[in-house]
Amino acid sequence: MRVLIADDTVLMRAMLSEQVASYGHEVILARDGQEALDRARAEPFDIAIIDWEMPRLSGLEVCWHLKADPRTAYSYLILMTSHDEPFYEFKALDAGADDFIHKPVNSAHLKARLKAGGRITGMHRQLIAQAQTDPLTGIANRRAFLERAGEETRRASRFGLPLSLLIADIDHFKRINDSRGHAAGDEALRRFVQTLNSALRPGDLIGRYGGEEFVVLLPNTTLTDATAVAERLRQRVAAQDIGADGGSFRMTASFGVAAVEPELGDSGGIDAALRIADAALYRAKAEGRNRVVP
Ligand code: GH3
Ligand code: MG
Ligand code: MG
Ligand code: MG
Ligand code: MG
Repeated sequence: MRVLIADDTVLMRAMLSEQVASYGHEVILARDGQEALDRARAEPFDIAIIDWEMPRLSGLEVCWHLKADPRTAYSYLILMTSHDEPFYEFKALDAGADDFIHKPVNSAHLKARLKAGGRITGMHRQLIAQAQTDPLTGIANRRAFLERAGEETRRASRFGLPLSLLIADIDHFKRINDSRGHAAGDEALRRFVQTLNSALRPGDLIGRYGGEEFVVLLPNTTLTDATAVAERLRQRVAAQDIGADGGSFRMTASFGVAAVEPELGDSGGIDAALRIADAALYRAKAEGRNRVVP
């Protein structure tokens, strides 16, 4: 785990970081509350051990800020103080701390708290991954795709780079299910994603938009280049043999392509591009399927 340690005394920092490192964790150090916030926002961490009394910003305020910020809201915070009246413990947990330890810090106590905190952050990471992933194909689900697409739109806008997307829909997929069974349909979906993945660049983002409908976001790509990418994907899909229990088969897909206009806003630009790509996909289907329409 990555453990952020914030304390204003050199001795405490040294002692805590030695202990935490000896349990096999990576340590990030901060000398006061403000530095703790800065470091917490700059690099990801799992658990923070935060001294209460610190200059510039108290540990209590640090907890409050970290829990209010969506980037750090789910990290596990342990507040530390030499006060031992229950009132302090209440105030700490009320401000957003997840746990509370007394100074001087007992090493067995600290080890136990880190272990408990690690369990919770691990579980939380797993839940986030599950909430973002399509279980059948392992790629981003619709929600995760849209979230990351919003980030890419901001980036494209900031650096003045082109951004495009495409929607791919497997042709007559219902027939595959109907004639070969649902398991063969599932296998076709997995193979479809593998084919897309192997033909795309590492920065391209692929998401499952609906049943047999996929979206691909292409950073730093113009509409012309995105259309060429879609054509390459179309050919690869059509050339792919799907091995299934009832014998191997082939499938085709239709593609709609659109440029994202970042001026329309993070989600506005994506929404508009999805509408255009969807209309293009509809034309590709109407014109006979197994084709790309920009
Ligand atoms: P078109 O060429 O017009 O796209 O025809 P289509 O048959 O592909 O389109 P339609 O939307 O009529 O059917 C999509 C089918 O995809 C229906 C649905 O049962 C199936 N499907 C959706 N999700 C899954 C899945 O996870 N696994 C399997 N096996 N089938 C799925
Ligand atoms: Mg202090
Ligand atoms: Mg289809
Ligand atoms: Mg359809
Ligand atoms: Mg469809």
